[in-house]
Amino acid sequence: MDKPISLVFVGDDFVGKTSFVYSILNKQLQQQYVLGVYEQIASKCTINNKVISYNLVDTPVYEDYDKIKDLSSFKDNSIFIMCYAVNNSSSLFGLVQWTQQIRSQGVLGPLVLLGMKDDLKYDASSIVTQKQLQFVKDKIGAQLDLVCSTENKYNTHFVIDQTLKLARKQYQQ
Ligand SMILES: Nc1nc2c(ncn2[C@@H]2O[C@H](COP(=O)(O)OP(=O)(O)OP(=O)(O)O)[C@@H](O)[C@H]2O)c(=O)[nH]1
Ligand SMILES: [Mg+2]
Repeated sequence: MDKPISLVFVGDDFVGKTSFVYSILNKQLQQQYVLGVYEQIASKCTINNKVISYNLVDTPVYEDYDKIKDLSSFKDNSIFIMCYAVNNSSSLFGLVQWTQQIRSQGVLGPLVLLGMKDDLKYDASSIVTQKQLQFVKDKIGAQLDLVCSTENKYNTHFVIDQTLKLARKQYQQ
């Protein structure tokens, strides 16, 4: 059997990572939910009649990026989902630093840029522009850029599908 693919969610505080993971798993986010360094949750889906096993890896945010340890365990069979909120351009630019953090640990896997909270794209003061998005996408070398909204379930399963397709291509499963 193929080794599970890890989908590792990183990005600034409050962009919606945990809500997304829970929505994929059909669970309600608990207010008291507390994470360790990271939490891995196993799941499965079928693409082109093939069952794919994957781990959703949620990461908490610390004030200091250096406190995130052990990303090196995601060197193989992993894809990083670089999360920002579409109504917060600073969370998009924060991904440049996240990428440095990941790469400095020798993790070379592909990156997917994911704009979250798409339902808020019309009423935000700090909305991400196409130009900013393209700049960060090029800067971090993301292979895909997608948007979703956990709030209204827009594109959430599509994000998983597209990411797993990219992973299968990359790791030739
Ligand atoms: N409007 C809207 N709000 C969302 C969406 N996804 C998450 N939120 C809200 O955004 C807040 C932060 O969500 P979390 O999932 O805790 O964010 P996080 O990235 O896991 O945050 P940290 O664990 O602190 O890094 C919560 O109040 C969520 O209810 C969305 O798609 N739309
Ligand atoms: Mg969280």
